[in-house]
Amino acid sequence: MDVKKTVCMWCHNHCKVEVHVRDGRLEKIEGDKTHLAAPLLARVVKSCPRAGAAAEWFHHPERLNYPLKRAGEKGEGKWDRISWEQALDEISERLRKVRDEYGAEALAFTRGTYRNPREFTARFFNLFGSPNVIGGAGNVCWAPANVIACALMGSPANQPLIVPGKTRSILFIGTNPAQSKTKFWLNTLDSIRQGAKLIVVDPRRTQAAERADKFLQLRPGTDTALLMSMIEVIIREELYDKEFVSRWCHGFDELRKRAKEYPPDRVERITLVPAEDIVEASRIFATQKPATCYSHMGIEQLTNGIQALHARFILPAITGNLDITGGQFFHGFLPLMSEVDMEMQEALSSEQRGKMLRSPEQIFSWKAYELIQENVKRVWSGSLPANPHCHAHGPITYRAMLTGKPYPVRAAITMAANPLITQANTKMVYRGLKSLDLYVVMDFFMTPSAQIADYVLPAASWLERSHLGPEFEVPYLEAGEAAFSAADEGDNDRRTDYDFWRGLGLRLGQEEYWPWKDIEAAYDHRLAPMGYTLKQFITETGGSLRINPEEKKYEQRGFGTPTGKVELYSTILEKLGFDPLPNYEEPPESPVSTPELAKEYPLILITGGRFLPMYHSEWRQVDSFRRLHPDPVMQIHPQKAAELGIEDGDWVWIETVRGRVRQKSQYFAGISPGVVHAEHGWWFPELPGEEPWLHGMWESNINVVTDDAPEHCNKMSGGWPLRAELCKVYRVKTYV
Ligand SMILES: Nc1nc2c(c(=O)[nH]1)N[C@H]1C(S)=C(S)[C@@H](COP(=O)(O)OP(=O)(O)OC[C@H]3O[C@@H](n4cnc5c(=O)[nH]c(N)nc54)[C@H](O)[C@@H]3O)O[C@H]1N2
Ligand SMILES: Nc1nc2c(c(=O)[nH]1)N[C@H]1C(S)=C(S)[C@@H](COP(=O)(O)OP(=O)(O)OC[C@H]3O[C@@H](n4cnc5c(=O)[nH]c(N)nc54)[C@H](O)[C@@H]3O)O[C@H]1N2
Ligand code: SF4
Ligand SMILES: [Mo]
Repeated sequence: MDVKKTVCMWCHNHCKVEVHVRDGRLEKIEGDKTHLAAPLLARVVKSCPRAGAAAEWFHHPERLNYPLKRAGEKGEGKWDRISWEQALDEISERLRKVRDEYGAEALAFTRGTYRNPREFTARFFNLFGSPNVIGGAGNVCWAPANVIACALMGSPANQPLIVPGKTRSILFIGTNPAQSKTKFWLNTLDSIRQGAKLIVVDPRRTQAAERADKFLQLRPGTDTALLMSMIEVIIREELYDKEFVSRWCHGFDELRKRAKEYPPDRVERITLVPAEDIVEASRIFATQKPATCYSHMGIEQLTNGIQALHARFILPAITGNLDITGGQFFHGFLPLMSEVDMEMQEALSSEQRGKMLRSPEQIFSWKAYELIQENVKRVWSGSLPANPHCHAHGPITYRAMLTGKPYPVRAAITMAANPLITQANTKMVYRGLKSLDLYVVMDFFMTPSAQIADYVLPAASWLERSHLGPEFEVPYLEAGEAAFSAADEGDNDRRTDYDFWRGLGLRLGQEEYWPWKDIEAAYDHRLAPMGYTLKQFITETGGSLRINPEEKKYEQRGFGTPTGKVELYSTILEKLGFDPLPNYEEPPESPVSTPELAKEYPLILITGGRFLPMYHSEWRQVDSFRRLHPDPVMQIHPQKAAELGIEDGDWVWIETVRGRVRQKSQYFAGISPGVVHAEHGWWFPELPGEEPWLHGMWESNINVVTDDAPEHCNKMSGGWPLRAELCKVYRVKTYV
C-alpha cells in the first residue's frame, strides 16, 4: 500500500487528502491526518460522496486515455486515435495559420471554474499574443467578488474565516454551503453550537435558512436594495464602528446620503422582505462581533450583482469587522513566485490588450485591472493574476466567432470547462463554437463540448499531477504529489494541462519561456524564492503552510486603494465612469421591469442551486451517483403546482422567451409561490454523442433558456443573469 498526500480538486473545498493506492488501484481517500486542520478535514472527507466514489471515477471505463482527431464531419461522432506528437504538431500548425491569416486575437480560450493551474494558460496566451481568454465562469463566479473587494478594500475577497468560538454572527447572502462547501458549512454549524447567530438571505428556504436566526426570503434579484437597507438601519441607529469609519473609511457621508434612499419600508415593497426583519437582521449583524459576511452565486449571477457585492463589502467595513479573526480576514499574498509572475503579462502588447473583446471600461478590462491592481500591489507587494480577473467577455466573443464582428475569432481551446452546458444561452455558444476553423477540447471524459471539437485530448487529473496553490478558505499554501502516473504501459497516454501548453509553446516559438520540463519543475521554480523545491516543501512542511496569521494588517500597511482607506465611495469605479456607490436596479426581466412579458411568463426562474453529489456538469457518468440523483429536478411550490395541474414528480417544460427544456418537478414548500428553481449542468452521457443528440444536451440543460444578451449584462462587469429571469412551466404531455 502506498499513501500519497495531495489536494483534492473535485470541488472548491480543496481538501488536503491522503490517497491510498494498492496494486495500481485507488483504494480510498482520507483527510490528511497531519494537517493543522486535520479533525475538520477528516469530517469533510468522510462525509463527501465524491471521495467515497473516488475509485469508481478514477477507474471509470469511459475516461479519455489518448488523443482523438475528428474523422467525419464536426459532431458526427467519428474519431481516429492519434499520438500526442501528431496532435501537438497539427494543432500548433493550424494555430500558426490562424494567427498569420487573422491575427493572434483570433484564438480564444474558454475558461470554466478553477480546476487546474491557470498561470500556464495565461502564459501561453500572452506569448501567443491573444487577449481573448474568455472569463467563462469567471465573469459570474468569484472573480467579480475578488475584483470589487480589491477596488474597495485593496485586498481580494478571500473567503471570510468562520472561526467557531470566535465568530459571533454570520450573514449568508445567496449561498448554500451545506450543498456547495462542506468545510465552510461544518464550521458554520460548529459556530452556531457555540452561540453564533446566523442570518440567511435567499429566495429558498435552504438548509442554511433552516438553521438561521433570521431568514430573509427575498424576491430574486433584489439583493442590492436589501443590503442598502441594512446599511441604512446601521447608520441611522448609529450601530456602525465610529472609530474605524472615521480613521479608515472613505466616503461615509456620501454613503449615508445614498443609504437614505433605502428605508426598510420602501425596501419591503421591492424585496418582499418584511421591514422589521430587515431591521432585526441589521441589528444582529452590527452588534454581534466578530461578524462575518459571505455572499456567493445568489448575487454574483445577477445583473445588479456588482452593486450587491459593493454593498455586501460595505457591511463588514462599517461595522469594524475587517481583518480580524472570526470576521472578514485578509489572507494577503504568498511569498512565492506568484501566479501573476508566471503569467508573463508583459508579453502582451498594449495594442493586443486593446483588442480584448469586452467594453474597455469594465472591471475586467485591462484598464481597470491595471488601475485596481497597482494599488493592491503597492500595499501587499502582490496582486491578483490577470487570468481570470481580467478577461474577454463570453457573450461578445461567441458572437464574434459567429459573425466575424468586430473581428474574426476562428479558433478556440477549451480546457477544464464544458461551455455547451455551463455558459448562458447554449444556442449561441453552440453556433459560435461550431463555426470555428479549429476547436480543441482537453478533458477527462467525452462531453457535449468535446463532441463538436476537432481534437479531443485526454487530461491527467489531480490524482495524476503535482499540486501547488493557495487554499481557498483557509490561509494555507498547499502542495501535493501525484498519486498515479498520467501515462502508463497500458493504454493510458494522458498528459497534464501544463504539458499541453508547453507542447504548443515549444512548437510556436516560445521555447525560451518553457524551460521546465514538467509541472513539478515549474512548481520548483515557483517555490524557489521560499527556498524549497516542491518535494522539499512537501517533506518539510507536510505540504501546507499557514500564511499571514496576524490581524489588522492595515494598521501598518493601510489599504491597497487610491486613498489608502476602505473606499465605501469608490474612486476607482468613479474613474471608470460608473456609479461610485451601490444602486439598485430591477433585473432586465421581472414582473416590475417587463410587466407585459410577465403576463405570458409569470414565474421567476432561478437556476443552478448546488446539489450533492454532482458538481456542475460532471459525474453524470458515475452510476452510483446517477442512482442517487438520476434526473434533473425543478423545485416548485405545491400550491403553485396545483394551480398549474402539475403533480410532484411530473416532467415539466420550463419555457422562457429563448426556448424550453424539461426537468422533473419536485414540490418544495420552502420556495415562494412566484419562483421556480431549475438545476444546471444536465446532459446524459448514456445518450449517443453524435449530432443531433450530443448526449441529450438540448433536453434538460437549463442554459438553453438563459439569457446572455450583451445589452442585458451588468454594465460594470458584463455579468449575465443566471438567476432572476422570467419563465412559465407546464406539464410535459404523455399519451398512453
Ligand atoms: N444556469 C447556470 N449556469 C451556470 C451556473 C449556474 O448557477 N446556473 N454556475 C456557473 C458557475 S459558478 C460555474 S463555476 C460554471 C462551471 O462551469 P464549468 O467549469 O464549465 O463546469 P464543469 O461541469 O465543472 O466543467 C468542467 C469540465 O472540465 C473537466 N475538468 C475538470 N478538471 C479538469 C482539469 O484539471 N483539466 C482538464 N483538462 N479538464 C478538467 C471536467 O471533466 C468537466 O468536463 O458554471 C456556470 N454555469
Ligand atoms: N455540490 C456542488 N458544490 C459546488 C458546486 C457544484 O456544482 N456542486 N459548484 C462550486 C462552484 S464553482 C460555486 S461558484 C459554488 C457556489 O456556491 P453557492 O453560491 O453557495 O451555491 P448555489 O447553490 O449556486 O447558490 C446559492 C443560493 O443562491 C440562491 N439564490 C438564487 N437567486 C438568488 C437571488 O436573487 N438572491 C439571493 N440572495 N440568493 C439567490 C439559491 O436559492 C441558492 O440557494 O459552489 C461550489 N460547490
Ligand atoms: S469535499 Fe470536495 S475537495 Fe473535499 S474530498 Fe470531497 S470532493 Fe474533494
Ligand atoms: Mo462557480
